Amino acid sequence: MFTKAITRKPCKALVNGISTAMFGEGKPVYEDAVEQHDQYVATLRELGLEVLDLEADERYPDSCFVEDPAVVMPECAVITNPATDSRKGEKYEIVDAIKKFYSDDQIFHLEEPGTMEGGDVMLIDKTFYVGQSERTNAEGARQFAAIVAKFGYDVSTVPVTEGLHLKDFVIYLGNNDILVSAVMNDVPEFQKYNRFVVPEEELYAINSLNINGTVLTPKGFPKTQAYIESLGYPVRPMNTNEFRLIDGSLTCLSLRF
Ligand code: CIR
Repeated sequence: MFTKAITRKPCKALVNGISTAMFGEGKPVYEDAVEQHDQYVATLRELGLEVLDLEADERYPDSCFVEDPAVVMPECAVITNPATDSRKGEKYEIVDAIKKFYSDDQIFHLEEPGTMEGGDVMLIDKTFYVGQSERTNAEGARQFAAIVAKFGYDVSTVPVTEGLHLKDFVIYLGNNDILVSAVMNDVPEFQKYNRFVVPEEELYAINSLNINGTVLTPKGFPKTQAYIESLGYPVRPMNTNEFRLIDGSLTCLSLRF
């Protein structure tokens, strides 16, 4: 069960967020992003979470994607080392928020030359699957594995070959169910889970988010939504269109614990 979340309001500089345009082209509209973010925070609160919604930080265009500069679990928080110059400083800004919930001896830091972003980290039971991507390197995964091993977690690395982060291409819903891209469907480590291969045109819907039994899913992806519903989850379709233009989606917008 999640009881808390940390989010950060989008800043006006969001229009300059990094984009591969993999999910659509164009610049986000700030006011619409704020509205969609407000809806997201309201939904988390409605589902019972206490949400710390941090003020916007204009220095970092992508800073609303708080999932990337930290990885949190019940026992500890790991401050990561985002790979890109425009995001690196976000790790210093997330620490103060993390300190409200974790004591100093529960907070760990990844160091150069290790890089990692939380979008590459997916937890299933006591195993962290860590994407090896342009944002998370082998050294980042190695440092992370050494930290979380102290708390009984294993780490298994998975190559990310299709785009930005691991969780754009595979997500754990719970009850052994995962949503995968066709590429992730072939990954040996994932064969033991019940896999739904999301159709190519609905790839963006993979990044859905289970909050205490209710699944938030991006709006407008009927096949994926129907599949999740068929598993028995209540689904909340969410409008994330502005974040989508800069490769952002549902998990990226919060840290949950
Ligand atoms: C970036 O490229 O870093 C941002 N524009 C998007 C980050 C999305 N984060 C995530 O999926 N965890």
